[in-house]
Amino acid sequence: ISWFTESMSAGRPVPVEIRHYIQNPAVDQRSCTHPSAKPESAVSPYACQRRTTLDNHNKIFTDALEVLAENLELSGNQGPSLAFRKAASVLKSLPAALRRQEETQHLPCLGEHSRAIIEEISECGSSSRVEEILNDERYRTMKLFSSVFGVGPKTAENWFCRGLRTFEQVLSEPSVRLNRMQTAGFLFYEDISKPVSRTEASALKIIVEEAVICVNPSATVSITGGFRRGKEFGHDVDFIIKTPEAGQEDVILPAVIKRFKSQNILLYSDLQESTFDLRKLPTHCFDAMDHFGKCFLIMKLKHEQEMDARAGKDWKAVRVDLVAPPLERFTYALLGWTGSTLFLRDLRRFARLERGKLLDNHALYDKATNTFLPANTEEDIFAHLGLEYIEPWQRNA
Ligand code: DCT
Ligand code: MG
Repeated sequence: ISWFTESMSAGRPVPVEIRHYIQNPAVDQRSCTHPSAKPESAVSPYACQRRTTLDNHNKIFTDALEVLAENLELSGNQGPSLAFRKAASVLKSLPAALRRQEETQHLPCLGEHSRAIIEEISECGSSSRVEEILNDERYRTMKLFSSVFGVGPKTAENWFCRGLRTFEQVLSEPSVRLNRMQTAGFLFYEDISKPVSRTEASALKIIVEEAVICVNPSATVSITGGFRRGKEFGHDVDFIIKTPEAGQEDVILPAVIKRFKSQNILLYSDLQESTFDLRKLPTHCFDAMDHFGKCFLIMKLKHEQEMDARAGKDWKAVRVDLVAPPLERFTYALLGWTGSTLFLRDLRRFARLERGKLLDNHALYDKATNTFLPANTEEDIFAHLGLEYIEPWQRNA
């Protein structure tokens, strides 16, 4: 792990895109249509009633609000952080850039604090609070540490509180014990901290599909997560496997992992066997992971080009997640794994608060009739909830 140099330490400015926008406020001053051309009342406080594409006209504001959110998340303040995430999400759904402060007046989910940040950025081109956070040693160190696969805010904070500031310091500290996931996270950091491109995701799909079909010719693989929402880059590639025969979902992942191992393309695997139990539905714990069999992998993806001479290898390590739900749970799992996290959070909240229904990755349950609502397609789920269908590429809330 000799390539861990000071350059990757928290001592250097974090290359956050927002700096560019803050320093070049003109970048986003190209609004064409006035946002209020659409009646302001049309903006719903629920992300599942907004169409949010990747065409974000308010990046200068949403990047700033997301820094504030991230800073709170890294300090364990999930509640307050959500307020900034929601505010950013509302701005992402607007058809044009905000031009005047008054345009925010009728928008939902914008609290006093978010409005003040927007106002300051509109007037000065940057937010002093955001600048302060971006330069804050704690924020930068926590962000650096939690960028390692397997390192969450708790571990990052523990390392920071012990005076550690760089990867070198963490790795040379005798009292630091890395678990298997973190060891892999450091070992493959250079590769897996780089974004995965759509081309790389497509290449991986072919590899995953080949293995899945070899194990079970009637199974199919679909790409989900951010790539299904149209993103060009992601931090990982998420796949969902559909098995048409009952019970097959439990054996497919171990068999696929075994095949990857025999092909020498598996660098790390964490298989979580299914704990799904139909009798325990509906679940009332909506923020938790679902109970389907899944695995978190680091795979070798061969380069199209020649050897990476510097690294002495002809492959890139890529994070891959696979989930294999039972067939009758597939649609709910597909919807959940497509995200975005905020879109799904609001879809579940909308179902519960506005429709008296419980939605999670396993099922949709109607509390009034005490019945589970069947769904063959995602459209069925939106229809059960009395919502207009939102396409995956419009779920980038
Ligand atoms: N998900 C879920 N339950 C969780 C966590 C995530 O159902 N406890 C869903 C939400 C999105 C999807 O899984 C994939 O998660 P990520 O890969 O983290 O998100 P992404 O949108 O694919 O983002 P990225 O492009 O960075 O990978
Ligand atoms: Mg993903």
